[in-house]
Order: sequence, then C-alpha cells, then structure tokens
Amino acid sequence: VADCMRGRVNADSGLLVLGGLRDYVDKLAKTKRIVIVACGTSWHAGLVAEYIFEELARINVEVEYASEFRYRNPIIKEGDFVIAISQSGETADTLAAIELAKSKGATIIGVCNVVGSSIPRATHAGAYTHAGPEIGVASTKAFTAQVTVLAMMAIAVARKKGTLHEDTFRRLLFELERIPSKIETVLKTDEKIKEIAAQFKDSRNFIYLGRGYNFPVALEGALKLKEISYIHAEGYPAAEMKHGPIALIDEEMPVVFIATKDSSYEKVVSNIQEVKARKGKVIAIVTEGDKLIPTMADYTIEIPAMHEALIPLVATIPLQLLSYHIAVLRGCNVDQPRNLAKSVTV
Ligand code: F1P
Repeated sequence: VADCMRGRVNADSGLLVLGGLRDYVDKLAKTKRIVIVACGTSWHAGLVAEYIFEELARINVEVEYASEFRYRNPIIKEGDFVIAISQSGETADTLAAIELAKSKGATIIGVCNVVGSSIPRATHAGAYTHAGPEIGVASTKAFTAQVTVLAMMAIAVARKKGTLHEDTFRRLLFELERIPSKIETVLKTDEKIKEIAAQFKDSRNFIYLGRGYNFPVALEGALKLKEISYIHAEGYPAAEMKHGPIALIDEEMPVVFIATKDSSYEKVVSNIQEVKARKGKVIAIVTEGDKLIPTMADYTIEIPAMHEALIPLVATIPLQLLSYHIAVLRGCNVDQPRNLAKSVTV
C-alpha cells in the first residue's frame, strides 16, 4: 500500500497524483458510465471500486467477469470507460474483453501490476499497482494494491467532479496514509488467527458474509480459502443469507462475518444473531473496541477503525491469514495450489 501511494498522495497540497492517468481524470469525471472487467481476485477489487466510485463520484459503475463479458454482446458505447484490472496483465479473458470494448469505441484504462505486460499495452492509459511480484499463485497483496489505486482514482475523479465534500476528501487522504500502519497492527493478530484456523482445519464448508464495502471482502475471503485449502466456501452479501444460504447453517457450519463498525453494523449484528440461533459457529472481523459482537461470536479478530470505504484494504488481511493457516495445517502447498495457474493465458 505504501509503495502504491509513494509520491502520489500529497495531503498538504491536497493533490492526488496518478501518473499515467493525469490526463484522464477530467475525462472520467465527465463520463456517465464505467464498466470494470476482470477475473478472480481482480474482479473482487473491481467490486470494491464500484462501491467507492458510485458513493464518492456518483458515476454508474458495472462490474463484469471478463470471462463472461467477452462471450456475450455487451452494450458499450463511445464515451464509456472500461477499467481492466489484472495482476499479471496477461489474463486472456481480460485481454479479449478489452479488445471487444475497444472495438465498440470505449476508452480503456488499465490497473495492472506487471509493467510492460500485454494488458497495459492494450489500454489507452492506466496506473500500475507496484505491488511487486506475487510469489504465490493466489493473489494477495495485488488485491490490496488494486483497491488502493482504484480508491485513489475514485477520490481524484470525485474531487474533480465536485461530488466529494472537502472534509471527506481530507479525511480519506489522512486515512489512506495510515493504512500501512493499520495493516501492521492487523498482522500482529497472526497467532490468534492461527489458533482459530486450528479449530476449523477439518471443516468441509465455510460461509463468508459482509454488507456494503465488506461484501466483496466476503467474496475474496471465500475465494482465498477455496484456492489454497480446497475447502468449499461461499461468499454472500449478509442480507442475502435469508434468501437461501441460511438453510445450510447448523453446528457444523463456520460463518465468517466481516462485521466492522460501519453503516451496516446493526444489520450485521442481527445476521450474527440469526446464525447463532441456528448454532452456526461465528468468526467475526470486528472493529477494535467492539464490546457487543465478542459476546455473540465464537471468535473475533479486531482491526483498527477507519473510513468505511477503506475497510476492504485492511479487513481482507485476516481472511488471507485464516486461509493461509488452514491450508498449512491441512498440508496444502500454499504457493502452488493444485489446478491453478498464475496467469490464465488461454
Ligand atoms: C486473475 C486470477 C487471479 C487468481 C489466479 C488466476 O488474474 O483469477 O485472481 O488468483 O491466479 O487468475 P489476474 O488477471 O489478476 O492476473
């Protein structure tokens, strides 16, 4: 996160500089529609971006799996902006989605990690995430870096558009700069997370639930568990639970809630009650100092308080650690999970 922001955030002058995008902030501020295309973890970063762009910049955003978008006949018009997100910059589905959108007259912005890879070369402009090489196959720090860059883009565009109140702008900048130290704090909960992992290493299924900005976090937590520990996991918006997944809940089912103190807090508390009433095992990511949820959940992991738009940057980390420890305890190779390729180029 610090690398992503280095030289790009200047809270004193209030400038948010995104090198390769400097000329496009004005254009993005005028667009009526942004379509985000990506796969896997990058798609989850795109979902977080949808929430941030719509909230701060009031621009209509759609998030599409590139692997689906490329095979249908999507409505893309001149003037639309397409943001393609990819860690490797080589994902074939994302590249194909870019070519399709370009052929229909869209302007393509890339958010990629690997400098000089195919996707940045196919775009009109973009910002690199500078997360460094991902050692393992499953994306982890790439997600954090993508969300950081996308949040910075949304903030810059919202400011240009005039939809961001000056106080909120200042607060977001202030908080963005403190994200690296908040992540350091979360990394200190590693031992506790390892103990929780030991309790659930033999579980066969997991459910992850979150609302608002924490819904994509739930999806990403579930994906990480699937990818590296081969445990079946589903992520849902917490409010969707009553529309089906609630049928799965019994004493055997671990349910991971991202239950931070944000605008959805009260609703998530009642979702936790619903799970406990059915004897599900609750692991909750909570805001430091929360007194209520620890009395209801079986296990809690604290993260520091922050502006809710930035919570995904930090809340994802304990979920990655949980998946990591469960996978190690199950004897899985966390760097080279079976059947997965670092970049899916076909
Ligand atoms: C997308 C992705 C990764 C996933 C795995 C397969 O890659 O789905 O999120 O962890 O490595 O590919 P990318 O387009 O972000 O490189």
